[in-house]
Amino acid sequence: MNRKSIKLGSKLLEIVLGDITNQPDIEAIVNSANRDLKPGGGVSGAIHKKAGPQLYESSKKLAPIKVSQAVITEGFNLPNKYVIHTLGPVFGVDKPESELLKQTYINCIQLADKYNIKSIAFPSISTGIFGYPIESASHIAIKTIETELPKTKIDLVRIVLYTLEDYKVYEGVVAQKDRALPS
Ligand code: AR6
Repeated sequence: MNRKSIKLGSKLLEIVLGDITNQPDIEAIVNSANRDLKPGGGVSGAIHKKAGPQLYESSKKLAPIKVSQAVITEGFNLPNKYVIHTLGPVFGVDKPESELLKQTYINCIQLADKYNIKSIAFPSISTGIFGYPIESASHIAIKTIETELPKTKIDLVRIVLYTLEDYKVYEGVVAQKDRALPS
């Protein structure tokens, strides 16, 4: 099965192969959005399609957002209570990219915690249309989640990868960390 988890104290970080819009056991999913919070391609296209037009009616009131900012709406027709919309950095344009990508994950996690959300699913932010190389983006995503999760009341963070290739990159990062843990 294409699923891997690591325990961070009493909390869990999972890496799964799948679709971000099909995570019914998760309270909040993250939308890798555009600044205007309009339905786009990739993750944001899929999320808006499944959530229905009410999602844009609701998100447009919160736009525009800045790079790394996170805002929250209901999930409407999605199986999730909330959608957290964020704007990752465009690789080669928004600098310093690594700091901005890290801050994007931090802001989503902090916003989820503020809403008492116990489970959150992320896509691989910025690694599609925004062009961030997945090797470096995966390290930043996992390291940031590992650092931030213990500071919150969130129990579960899931990273949902859409292709087997992307899943294997993230799995490799998690496997390295697993080996580094004392048994
Ligand atoms: N579930 C999980 N992951 C997905 C899905 C899905 N349904 N669809 C694509 N991915 P992207 P970005 C993967 O382009 O790079 C949008 O149009 C995809 O393979 O969605 O942050 C927005 O409106 C890739 O690895 O987001 C913005 O304008 C990752 O999710 C812009 O694109 C992110 O791909 C944001 O670009």
